[in-house]
Amino acid sequence: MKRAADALVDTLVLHGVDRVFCVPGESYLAVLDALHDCDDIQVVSCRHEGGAGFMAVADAKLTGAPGIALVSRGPGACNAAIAVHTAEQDAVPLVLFIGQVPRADLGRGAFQEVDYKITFGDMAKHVDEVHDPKNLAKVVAQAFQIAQEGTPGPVVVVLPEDMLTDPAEDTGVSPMALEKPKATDAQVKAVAAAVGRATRPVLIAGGMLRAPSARAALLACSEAWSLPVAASFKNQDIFPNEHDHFAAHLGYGVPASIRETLQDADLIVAVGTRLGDVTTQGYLLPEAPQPKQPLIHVYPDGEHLDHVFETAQAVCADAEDFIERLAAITPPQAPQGRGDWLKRLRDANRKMAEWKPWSAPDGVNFGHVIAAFRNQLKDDAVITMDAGNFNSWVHRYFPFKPTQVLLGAVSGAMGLGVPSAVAAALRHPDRQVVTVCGDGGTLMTGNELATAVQYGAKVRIFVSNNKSYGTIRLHQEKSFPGRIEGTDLVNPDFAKWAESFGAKGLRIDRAEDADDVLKQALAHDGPVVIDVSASLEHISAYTNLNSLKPGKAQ
Ligand SMILES: Cc1ncc(C[n+]2csc(CCOP(=O)(O)OP(=O)(O)O)c2C)c(N)n1
Repeated sequence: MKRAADALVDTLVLHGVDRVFCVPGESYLAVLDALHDCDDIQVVSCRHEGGAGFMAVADAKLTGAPGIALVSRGPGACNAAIAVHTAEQDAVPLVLFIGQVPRADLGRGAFQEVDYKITFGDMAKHVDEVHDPKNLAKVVAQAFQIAQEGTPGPVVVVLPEDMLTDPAEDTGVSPMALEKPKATDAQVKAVAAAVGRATRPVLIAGGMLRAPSARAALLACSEAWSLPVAASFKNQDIFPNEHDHFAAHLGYGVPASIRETLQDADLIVAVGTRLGDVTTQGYLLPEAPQPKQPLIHVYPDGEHLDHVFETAQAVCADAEDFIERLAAITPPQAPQGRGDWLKRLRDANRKMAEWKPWSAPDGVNFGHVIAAFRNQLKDDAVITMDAGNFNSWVHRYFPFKPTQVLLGAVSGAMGLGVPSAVAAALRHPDRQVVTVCGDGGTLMTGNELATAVQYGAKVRIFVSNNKSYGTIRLHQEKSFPGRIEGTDLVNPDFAKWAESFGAKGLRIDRAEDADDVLKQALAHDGPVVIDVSASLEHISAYTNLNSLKPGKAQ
């Protein structure tokens, strides 16, 4: 006799799931029991549900398919909430399974009982609590469908523990058809005509062009149409950064010169992005609600079109299909001035990205670590990042190739760095996987180093150890100069900390050692943590503490 839990696992297999991330709980023992007999799915048991959830989000970004996390009720679910939020903000398909109290106890305030429809109602696309075991497999298949259609995102499936052991009529349910809206030929032609007429167009490319085939189509489209491309927040890797058509990565800290140049565009074509506040540089690119130039917005979910911005052409369509079809049209002769426009953008971007070794008075300028990355990372390396100011060095000085992968959180969640690296190293054991983290973020989810050791994930974790929640320190210096509160940190020696997990620990105490230490880290056959004595004075790639002192010119 099949139990509901077996039907759930059969359905996962039918959906091609080969790995799930979990922290076990007594509330879903039957699912673990069903997984015990399943050779197709690896169970990666993590040290915190935030870590498990982040790994599932990262895995989804890497595969394009929903990431799967399993967590226990109440406390486990609360710990996993950060991943649900990140999946929503990053538009990543995630299916989160949560154990639940037995059906008879629901509504009685039972041990660890939570109403997940209320708790996750604001973050998840859909929350379903399954009471009839015969429905479970279908609900799981629907969860996969909902997580992927339109704007991808998180779906929560709640599993009362007694339901899981009841007999299920169904075994697994196969994947349901996914609706991919397509632009009409007339819509593609209208966009082509607008791009062909524009002197200063810019294409803002979003995460829905993350798949390798979409990256190739984007490059082909940009080259065919002489279209400069700006990557949306945290999607810097989808277009070759050293290409003449690369205009910018629209993250934090974009210099005013680049932003102002982009604002001079006479047409914005946004494809596969929701145009959030970071990508639009605070709703200025385009300007909300009335853009200064015509806005063409292509996105597969009508809810995000013509809503914040007045849109000249709103096209509800799959981003990759749209870009492929635009690339296939033969463009007219580009208007005079297009070449100058491309050069203006290219020059501004190259000036910003030019690395000049730079020494700090109080530690290692983190740019030296990134310079070592430039020298040694292979064309298919995966770089993951936590949230914090150390990221500015990566975004500014690492020229991504579209064969490389950048995993970061649009949600700005600290804690993604180490777990995402573990997920990447498991998914791509033959590729170099490095992560950059702050000392703050490392100790939020760095315990997943134990998961890396347990499952043999070859992660290289670079800790920018500036003894500060630096990002917030920078905000303090700007808003409340000299009044430092709550941002100083006292840290362990991260190299010794690593060794205590059974990983290798290395240190970068001098900028000139960065290349050699990276070489050692990449050569090691196992997880490595590199404690970088990072300068606090050089708090970001765009500014330093001294220049923020009152009276100093910015
Ligand atoms: C989970 C979470 N908590 C708090 C914040 C707010 N926050 C953003 S950056 C930051 C400091 C990051 O410090 P660290 O990891 O040391 O990196 P640094 O900024 O010093 O480079 C904080 C606390 C956040 N984004 N995410």
